[in-house]
Amino acid sequence: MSNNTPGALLDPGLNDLTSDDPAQIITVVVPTYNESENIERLLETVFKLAIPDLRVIIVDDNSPDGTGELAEELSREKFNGQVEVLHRPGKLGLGPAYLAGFKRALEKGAAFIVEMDADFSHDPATLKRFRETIEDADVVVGSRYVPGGSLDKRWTLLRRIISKGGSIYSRAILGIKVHDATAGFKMFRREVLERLPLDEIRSNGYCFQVEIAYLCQKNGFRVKEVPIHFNERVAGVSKMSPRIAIEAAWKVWLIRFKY
Ligand SMILES: Nc1nc2c(ncn2[C@@H]2O[C@H](COP(=O)(O)OP(=O)(O)OP(=O)(O)O)[C@@H](O)[C@H]2O)c(=O)[nH]1
Ligand SMILES: [Mg+2]
Repeated sequence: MSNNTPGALLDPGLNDLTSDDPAQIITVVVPTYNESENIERLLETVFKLAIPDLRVIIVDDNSPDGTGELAEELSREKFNGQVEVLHRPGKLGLGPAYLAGFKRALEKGAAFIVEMDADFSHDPATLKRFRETIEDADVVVGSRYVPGGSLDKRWTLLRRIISKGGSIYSRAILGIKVHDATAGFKMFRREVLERLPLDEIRSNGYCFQVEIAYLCQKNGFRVKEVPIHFNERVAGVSKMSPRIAIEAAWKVWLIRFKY
């Protein structure tokens, strides 16, 4: 719980982020590229959950629509230090954006680190379930492909095939046990990210999620899946393309031979 006692601060610059117990801090890392239509409502939704010791790190790749500046402004004026924004010079990809966010979250003392999209595909309300589930796990995966999990009705057949097929393909090649191998909504204990060789991860996009899933399993971490409904993005433009899917398909083999 926040207590606003200056002595309890982990970082003097983050005034509202005091914690009775630093071992409880949850940091949600949200990569953004052109998410100006979503970011304010996303932050509002996340903080309305009133989860104690929750913080957000936004990793923006110099979005042409001004998401980075908007996030800065929101951080300063509305969320009073609960939100930190990392700015990168250009669109350098989802994987490296997450890695930058993970490292920052660890530096800031996070006990639990979350990957979450900015476009409401991942329902922020699930964070509570993640937090409960991680009590008996090291990694929690928001999974579309376990009983109770589902996809937005508006997804085209092609997109369903690419998504489910990508998961089956990656699981077959890498022996990944988790049912949703490309899941991008996850919570990790800090010890997991401290142990994984973050500096060696080169994957991007879907492959990044596959590589992380593979490494978590290979390092013997306890992984639990929580069923989620995956919503279509509520606003903004998709960055998904067939090129990304094709790239992911052959890069899975690189992961297999790398480790
Ligand atoms: N920092 C950063 N964020 C990115 C990049 N590419 C995508 N993102 C963000 O990563 C999250 C997932 O990307 P999406 O574009 O939603 O990908 P998707 O969910 O596969 O596809 P759609 O929902 O259909 O757009 C979103 O929050 C994006 O804004 C990137 O190169 N850099
Ligand atoms: Mg999306």
